[in-house]
Amino acid sequence: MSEPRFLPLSTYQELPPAVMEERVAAFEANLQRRRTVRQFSDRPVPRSIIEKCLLSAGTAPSGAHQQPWHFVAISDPTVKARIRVAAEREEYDFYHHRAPPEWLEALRPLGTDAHKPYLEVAPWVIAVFLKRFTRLPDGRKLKHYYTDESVGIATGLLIAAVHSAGLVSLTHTPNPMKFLNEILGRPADVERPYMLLVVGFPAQDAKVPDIVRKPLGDIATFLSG
Ligand code: IYR
Repeated sequence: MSEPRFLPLSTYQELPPAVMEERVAAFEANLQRRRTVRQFSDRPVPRSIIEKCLLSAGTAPSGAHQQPWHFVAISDPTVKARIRVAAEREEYDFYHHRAPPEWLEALRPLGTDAHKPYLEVAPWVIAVFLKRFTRLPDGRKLKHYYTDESVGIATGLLIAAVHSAGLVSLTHTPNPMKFLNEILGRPADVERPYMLLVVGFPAQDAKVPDIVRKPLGDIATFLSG
């Protein structure tokens, strides 16, 4: 058992009230510009940008600070092609056999189908893995806590970082995703594929669904004193 160690909170920066208003408004306005995109350009994105995005994701809070995530950033065309083949196989089955009619109905506004060309076209595909355990040097497994919450937060920060870099992304969750353990050589007993994030520049003629975000009154309740 290690004893807790504490340091002064040296990174905190208090802002003047006017600056707070300005910053948070600018932050929100910028996030409002984010759109999930399904048509990507093949224009390359430097690895250095992806590295910063992943470091941003890694700042997420996590259960017991166990940081239960692992990101595999793929630009290798051969690996992307293998992922596309495996994902499209699952998606075909989903769209043609497994999806209940209500699910297909819910997806209709997005115009999605089993074809996933962006998995090859986009310069980067990031596979997010959730680490259920850490394997200790003696072979024992150290359990992780609140893994879904932690990896969800990290993925959210990753999406925000990608957006801040002037890039677009697509969250993609072919189901099941076990094939990612095999293709990417990640241990299936310890790591569960959580999500694919497709990252790049949008295609010149990219189009997005005509959908709107809920207003504040629908997503939040204030109980003010
Ligand atoms: N995984 C499928 C289906 C799909 C499901 C949901 I919920 C979405 O918001 C979008 C797609 C696909 O990627 O097409």
